[in-house]
Amino acid sequence: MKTSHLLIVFAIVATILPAATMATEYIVGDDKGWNVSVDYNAWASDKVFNVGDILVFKYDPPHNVYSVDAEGFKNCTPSQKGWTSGNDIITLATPGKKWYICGFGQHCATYGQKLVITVQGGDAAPAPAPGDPNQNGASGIASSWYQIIVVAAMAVVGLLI
Ligand SMILES: [Cu+2]
Repeated sequence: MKTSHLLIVFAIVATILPAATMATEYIVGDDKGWNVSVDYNAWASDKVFNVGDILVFKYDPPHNVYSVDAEGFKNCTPSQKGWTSGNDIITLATPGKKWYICGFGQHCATYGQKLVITVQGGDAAPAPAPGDPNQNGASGIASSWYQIIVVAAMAVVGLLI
């Protein structure tokens, strides 16, 4: 009885631990937050972003955050995908380049309120080729399978004992 209880605890820990140890939370701009006239290239330059990490954009109105493509980043053109909460939590779900801009006024174009980062692939998953249509969520699926297998293996072992 006690052994199987231990196994259940182990199964839970094994399920949660990989996700917990992988994720790093970054406050964009640190204490300056998401603002005008902050050098976000410098802010990002000493950081390594991995799949599963989290960006937190902290700001007051009228700032906002848009996830854009390379063209939108270059031209400071907002996309359809934006956030306005002032405490926007964005999980980096896929590897590759990610571009973010402030869509208010000339904050992006004139004051450089824009951030580009490169997200490294998850622990074992190789980075998919650019433009691979299947790259969305691939590592999330792999991670779910790992969790299912661990729990299933523990359940079987628990039944045998
Ligand atoms: Cu702004």
